[in-house]
Amino acid sequence: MRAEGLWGVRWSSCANPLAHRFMETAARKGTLVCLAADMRSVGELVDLVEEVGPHIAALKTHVDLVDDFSTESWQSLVDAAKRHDLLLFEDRKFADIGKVSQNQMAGVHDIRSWADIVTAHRVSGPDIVDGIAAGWADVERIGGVLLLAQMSSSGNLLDGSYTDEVIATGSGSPHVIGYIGNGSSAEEVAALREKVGDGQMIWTPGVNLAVGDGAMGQRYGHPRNAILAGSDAIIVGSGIHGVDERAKAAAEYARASFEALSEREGE
Ligand code: 5BU
Repeated sequence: MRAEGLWGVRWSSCANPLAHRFMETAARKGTLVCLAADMRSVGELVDLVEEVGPHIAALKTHVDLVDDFSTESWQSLVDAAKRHDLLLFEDRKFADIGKVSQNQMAGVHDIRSWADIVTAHRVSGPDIVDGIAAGWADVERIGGVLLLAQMSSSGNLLDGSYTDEVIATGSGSPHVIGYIGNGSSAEEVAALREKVGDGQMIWTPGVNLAVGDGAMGQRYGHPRNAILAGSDAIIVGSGIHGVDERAKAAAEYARASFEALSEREGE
């Protein structure tokens, strides 16, 4: 279906072209799922993308947990993502000073050359956003930053006043596509949406069709509740890659997310 009708005010209010690209892909494929592909080898990553690619709208990686990284092998993943029209999102959680973050966009993994979206903490100061943008500019590319406004893990230190500072940094920036929110709590997502307004996206990890506590402090809420509360993309990892029938699970998350968005926007 047409993105404009599906996304309502989010479509008309988000200025960032990458946000529109995501919304168009989501509308065409009928899914708001960003796959958290936390696999340990490039081969496993490519196999997973080929299997669930039709049911997802973006691909999130942790390039530094892959054992067999090489520029050539990683290109096979980038190609697979392209074939499935997926924005590539490296969840690097940059946190250093701006200049070092710029250089960390290069380095052995050369994130700037393939990632469309990266995550960053606001803890070191607002200049981290300019550092990351400078990293993309170094290779004549443009990308979008998702700032961590909340986290899904229990005991995290991102309280309400910290969230306010994150939004103050992000709301004026052409490089900030949106924020990471805590998908395990619909109340927190709703509070974040209230602060952010309509003009930027909220992507939420900490979602699973089986709600409750996950491993090592992870918490899970229901994807439908996160979207109804104002999330625009559900980040799903083990709910898809950790089950036997991965394509079937991905399709279930796709359907739940898409139905929730349609309900939210009154389609
Ligand atoms: P899971 O298997 O669905 O729990 O994986 C969640 C993914 O989202 C994993 O890659 C985390 O690094 C990522 N994540 C998260 O879980 N919570 C957060 O607050 C942030 C990222 Br930021």
